[in-house]
Amino acid sequence: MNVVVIGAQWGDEGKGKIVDYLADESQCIVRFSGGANAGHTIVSDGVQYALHLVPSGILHPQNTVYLGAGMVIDPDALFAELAMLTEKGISWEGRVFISDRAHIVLPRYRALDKQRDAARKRPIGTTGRGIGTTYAMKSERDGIRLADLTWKEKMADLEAEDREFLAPFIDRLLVMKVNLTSELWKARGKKVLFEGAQGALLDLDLGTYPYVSSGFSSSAGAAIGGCVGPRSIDKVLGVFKAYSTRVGNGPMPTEFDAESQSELYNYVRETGREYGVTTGRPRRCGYLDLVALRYACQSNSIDDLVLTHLDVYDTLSDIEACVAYDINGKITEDFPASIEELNAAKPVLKHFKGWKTCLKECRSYDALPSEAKSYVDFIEEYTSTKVGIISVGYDRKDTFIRD
Ligand code: 2SA
Ligand code: GDP
Ligand code: MG
Repeated sequence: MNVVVIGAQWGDEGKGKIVDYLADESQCIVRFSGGANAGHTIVSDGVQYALHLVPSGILHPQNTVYLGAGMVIDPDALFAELAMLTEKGISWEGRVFISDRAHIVLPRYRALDKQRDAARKRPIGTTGRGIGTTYAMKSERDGIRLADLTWKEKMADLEAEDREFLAPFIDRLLVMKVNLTSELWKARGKKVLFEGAQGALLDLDLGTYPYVSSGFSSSAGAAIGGCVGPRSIDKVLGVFKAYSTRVGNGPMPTEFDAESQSELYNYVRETGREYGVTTGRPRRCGYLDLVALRYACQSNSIDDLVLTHLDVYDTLSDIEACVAYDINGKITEDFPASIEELNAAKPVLKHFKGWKTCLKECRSYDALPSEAKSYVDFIEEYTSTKVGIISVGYDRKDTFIRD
């Protein structure tokens, strides 16, 4: 069974936690998109791990993990992350491999990313990790892949500063280099998890372009970035929060009103610890956007949804979720491509009664209070998609599979 785990919103839904949870029963994890822009948090036995490049699942010793062809890899960030794992007592040697087709982020690209975003009339609010520039170089066919590190002519063509930067990393990167297609072919019959980064609405094609990242964070990206065909994917899981968050700029129709709802805004941000794992930026917060979530389900063939952060709503008496957009007086349930329409969209909200109960100890759907069940049931009905897993806290153990 090959399972893809993607974010079904604007990232930070808890993909790291869910991949780690599922990795207990898998043998291989393939991260298929993004780079050190991502921040995937895992909390296990009270210890917190923030991963950016290394696939979540590394904490389970039976897993071999792969950084896929769809990734852009900053060697500085990668080796700092591996050193962090060593420091925390996680042995990774011989278990971390990189696709020979993955692209490399150079320091020059990081600088260009920051400069270009600052110069934009409407900045995207990138993480400044060189992601867009590296993917642009890849599309221009001027990028450097892992496989190119042994291509003498190509390396000789590089600017001196790039060669100097790469020199201390080359041998260490080549030790990890693999042909991912043949590795996964050999692994047929094993349980493989394909781990996405960012989220469906930050996908270059399907997201809120141009306010997106530059990788393929949708489920289709798992095939391309994981070096397999789409028929090698058996199941797609879409992780989403009980509310919405977004980091950086771009439309977010259900964002809480920062002035009139600042109490709710602050409550969700602080209770959900909504700060960027990579940059520390405060995340924008808002109501659950079911219009956007259903679009993510449909455009990613999501089989099952994974609901996280349900506990963040524990103390609220009233909960609302967006069931349609009012765009200049026109009501729609379709997620628009137009940024002007998304900016004009006012959420049509449906009210739910809060459960006013601590969910942290809940370990089954039956154990949920009836008000929480109503919230989950409505999400399933609206999206026509089952909520298969529910997370009620940040720790690995605060998770259950819905029967
Ligand atoms: P980039 O740097 O080119 O990928 O930025 C383009 C947009 O993509 C957004 N983006 C993210 N959104 C949510 N989480 C991300 N990872 C970090 C986290 C974010 C952080 O886990 O918290 O620490 O700030 C992530 N990475 C990219 C980005 O905000 C831009 O809107
Ligand atoms: P990712 O990028 O999708 O892996 O998510 P991040 O790690 O960037 O952000 C998710 C944050 O929420 C992390 O701090 C997690 O520890 C935390 N988290 C994950 N699931 C839950 C949950 O169900 N409840 C709460 N309260 N926190 C959660
Ligand atoms: Mg994140």
